[in-house]
Parts: sequence; structure tokens; C-alpha cells
Amino acid sequence: TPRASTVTVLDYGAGNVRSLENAVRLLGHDIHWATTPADIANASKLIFPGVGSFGAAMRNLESRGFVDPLRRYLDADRPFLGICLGLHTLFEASEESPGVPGLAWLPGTVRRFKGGDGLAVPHIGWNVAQPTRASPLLGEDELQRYYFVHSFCAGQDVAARNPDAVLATTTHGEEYISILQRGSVCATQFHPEKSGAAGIKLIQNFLERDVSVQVGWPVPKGAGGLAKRVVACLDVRENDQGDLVVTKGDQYDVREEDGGEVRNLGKPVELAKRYFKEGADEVCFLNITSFRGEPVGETAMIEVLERTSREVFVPLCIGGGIRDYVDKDGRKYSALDVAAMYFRAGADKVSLGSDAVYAAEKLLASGSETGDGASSIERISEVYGAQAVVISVDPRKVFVDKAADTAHATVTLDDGRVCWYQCTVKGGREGRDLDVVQLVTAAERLGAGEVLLNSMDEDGQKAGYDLQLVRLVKEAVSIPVIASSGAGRAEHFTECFDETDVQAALAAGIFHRGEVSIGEVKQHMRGHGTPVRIAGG
Ligand code: 1PR
Repeated sequence: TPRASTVTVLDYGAGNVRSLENAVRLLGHDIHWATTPADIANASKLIFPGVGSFGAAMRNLESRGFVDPLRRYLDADRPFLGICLGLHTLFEASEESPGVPGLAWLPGTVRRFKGGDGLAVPHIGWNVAQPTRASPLLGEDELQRYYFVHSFCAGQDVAARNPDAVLATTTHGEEYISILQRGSVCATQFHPEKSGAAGIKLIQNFLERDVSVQVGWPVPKGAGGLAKRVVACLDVRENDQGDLVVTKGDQYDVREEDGGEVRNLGKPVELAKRYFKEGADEVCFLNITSFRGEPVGETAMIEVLERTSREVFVPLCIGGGIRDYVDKDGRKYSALDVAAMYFRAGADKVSLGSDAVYAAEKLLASGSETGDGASSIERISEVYGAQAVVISVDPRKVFVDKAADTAHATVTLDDGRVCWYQCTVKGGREGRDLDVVQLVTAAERLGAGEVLLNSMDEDGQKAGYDLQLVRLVKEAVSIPVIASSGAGRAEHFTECFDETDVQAALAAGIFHRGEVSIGEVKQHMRGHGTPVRIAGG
């Protein structure tokens, strides 16, 4: 029987549970992985971090004989914390997997976000959970922002049928249940293990308190809505001595003047930790020379992820080298195998650069609206969900005399010149006959959940984001877009958020060189009235 300080976790191997494990261990508790129905019956505290799809989660519970013991556990009002799908499965059904019955501990059906009106779905990012009452689960804290990533929610109809179980609601176009609690059974739509100090606190409250006790603390109130995210990006590669370093290019050239040494701006794990402490909403690692080597041989990147996820409790994205390949011994790896390895190591999302370009080209050549299921975007998205698949776009301007000279989508710059944005592969080394709009729309159709939009022209220039490029891409898709390349001052972030609808802005050089800190960017955003998450307050 697990000790009191041991929490039992239901895992079925689909996605990143490492961060949850790391959060529990950070708090000084042990984890017991449930493998048999008896493990559930014997648990003193149970966490169900649902990942994947509703149908897959329920099938998995069925096949392990977990459904009845779980229902008995819930009916006995024993301490339970469901996360994300772990909240959805408490209901009768979900539109995500029609016909699949849930645990039906509460009545209602989980539905897809209505979307529309420029509302990005999936709902990705830091949003406010507005409590409806006080609970030891939340403590006496101020209103908090937590990290959400989902396309389905328990909406108002479900809330109306279960008023006593709604502990907090969040709004993304519509209001829905973001924290559920009845007695000792709790569930969050967001990921507390990815929600910085606020999320760790919630997990601690669940583990160390009797959350079913009635308390009369004041209930905080405030404005909700999705915060604009500030993302720190670390371009990682080996230097000439063979050490993994964070480097930074000038229009993608990462060597010192005249082809000298690879610029070294620090160690990946140390920098990621610093950015987490400063309040980064997300950390992105790009393995920028992976196309040269064998991705599965890149054990150093895996170690970086494993070490980072022990101390950094915000979403981690990794890109570079996620594609099918054959190693020197003739062994085949799929892009899905490579991605799976990174998810196991602590990544929440993977980003695809070159491979997304090839997949888009293939889709366009086929003349079909939908893919054949074979591309890396489709396969990873099917198993891990669209929100786990980012495409990283590396465009550069190609000038033409007039728009009619090219079949590609063009923009007219302030100086009157006309250009289109050409997609490149292999870290910008090779241009393709594909423009950014073609790439992002095809990738969205294939199942990508987010766009990381770089600019080869603006990279490292510190002159601000290419707002025309950002608008062009943002208007072409409904998935979230992260603007990247060119940030030189805090004002560039607010300018980008004012003038485009992007959900996030990323920077690298200014953070690495300490010219502007993430804290300064966020204070500036707050002063400017841009919705922002200020870590710890
Ligand atoms: O093609 O799937 O193997 O992925 C390769 C990945 O590596 C892509 O995501 C590609 O963007 C990235 N990459 C390849 N070469 C470089 C390079 O710089 N030589 N880096 C590179 C991309 C751009 C951003 C940078 C922003 C912000 N670097 O990551 O952080 O431009 O910089 P700034 O704030 O300093 O202006 P695959």
C-alpha cells in the first residue's frame, strides 16, 4: 500500500507526464504508477493526467480494467485530481470521440469550442481561472493565470447541470469549467504542472491538504482573457569543440565575423532556467544543425530536455530534425518515433521546419484538400493532438517588379517595393517554390496546431518584427501564431500585439545578451495594457 506521501498516478504512456512527475518530486512526494486495478483501490491520492484523445484515454482505461475501480474511487469521494482529459473523462461523453462513453461520474457532454470571430482553436496559453467560491485547493491566493491547451471544454450547459461542482470558470469566446471540485474530487482543464509557481502551488494544495473542507476565504475577482505570451527561444548547436551551446544568428549566420567560431551565448539548461525564473511563458529549443546528423543520435538534446523539465514548469517546445530517416546501420525511424522520444524526455510540443515544407509541397501537388495520412504532421498530430505540433517557418523576401510577376501571395512594403515570402528548408540554406501562405494553410489542413513564424531578413536585426509578414500569415490561418525574429526593445512586443492578432511573440538575442529581460518586457506590456502573465503576482 502506498505511503501517505505517495501519490498514485494513472499513466498510459501517451505524452508528457514527466513534468507532472518532476513537479510532484520537487514538492518532496513520491510517485507510484498505477499498473493494476488494485493500485487504484489502494491509492491515498490519485492523479489522472489525461493526454491524447478522449476515445484513446477511455479505451486505455477499459483495456486495463481501470474503469470500475475508478468509478468506485470517485463515488467514495476519495482524493482525485484529473488534468485536462482527466477532467473530460469524468463526464458522460465528448464530441471529440462520439459514441465513446466516459466515466459518467457527472452528467453532460464535453464539446468543441465554438470558435469563430477570429478566436483561435486550440485554446493555447495562459488564461485566468475565476473561482466561484473559496477552496483549500486554491488557497487564499490572488487570481491566477494557468496554462491551457485544448480544443474541447465543459461548457455552460454542463456547468448548469453541475452547479455544485464548478470551482472556477475561464472564458475563451465562451465561459466553461476550468476547475471542477466536488468533495475530494478535483479536476483542472489547464495543466498545473506547466503553470509555473501557481500550478505547483495547486498540486501542493491537493497533495498536502484536505481539500474537501469548507473555508470562508474571500474570493478574488478580476479581468480574464488569454494573455499574450512571451517566448524565449534557444537555438542550440555544437560548437567547434563539440559542446552543445546556445548560439544566435544574424540573418541565420551563427558564426562570428568572417566565418570565425560559432557564437556562444551560454548553456542551454542554465539559460532555460533563467528565463523560467524571469517569467518566460514558454521555452523553445531549436536544434539548428540536426539536418546534418542523425536525430536519434542526438542524445545531448534529450538530456537537455530531461534536465530542463526537472526545474522549468512552463511548456517546452523542441524543433530540429523531426523527420523520417534511416541511420547508418539501415535502421528506420519515423518522425513520430523521433517526436515520441522528445515527448518522453519532457517536451510538450515539437516543431517541424523542413519536413513541414515537404509535406505542404506534397499536399499541393496532390491537388487534394486533405492529406493521405502519411506526413509527419498528420502522424504526430493524430497521436499527440494538434496542439503538440508546431510548424517553424523560415521565410525570406523575394522581390518582384509587380505582383503579377509571380503566382505567390505578395505584399507591398512601405517603400513601394513588392515581394513574396519564400519558404526555405535546411535552416534557410535552400529556397523552395512555396510561399508562406501556401505553407501555413497546408500545414493547418494537415493538422498542425500552431505556427512559429521566423523571418530570415529580420533575424538578429533588432529592428522589430516584420509586421506585414506576421499579418499575412495570421490572416491565413485560425491556429495560433507566434511572431519571431527582430525584437530589439520591449516596445517591439507591444507594437506587434497592437498591430497584429498574434497570440505570442518570441525573442532570442536580446534575452541571451541581457539587453532586455523578460521581466522588463512583461512590465512594459502591463503598463501598456496588453494582457500579460506576471509570474508570481
Ligand atoms: O528543418 O525541422 O530540422 O528544423 C530546423 C529548425 O532550426 C527550424 O526551426 C529553423 O528555424 C531553425 N534554424 C535552422 N538554422 C537556423 C539558424 O539560425 N542558422 N534558427 C535556425 C532559426 C530563428 C529563431 C530565432 C529568431 C529570433 N532561428 O529561432 O530565435 O529569429 O531571433 P532574434 O530575437 O535574435 O531576432 P528542421
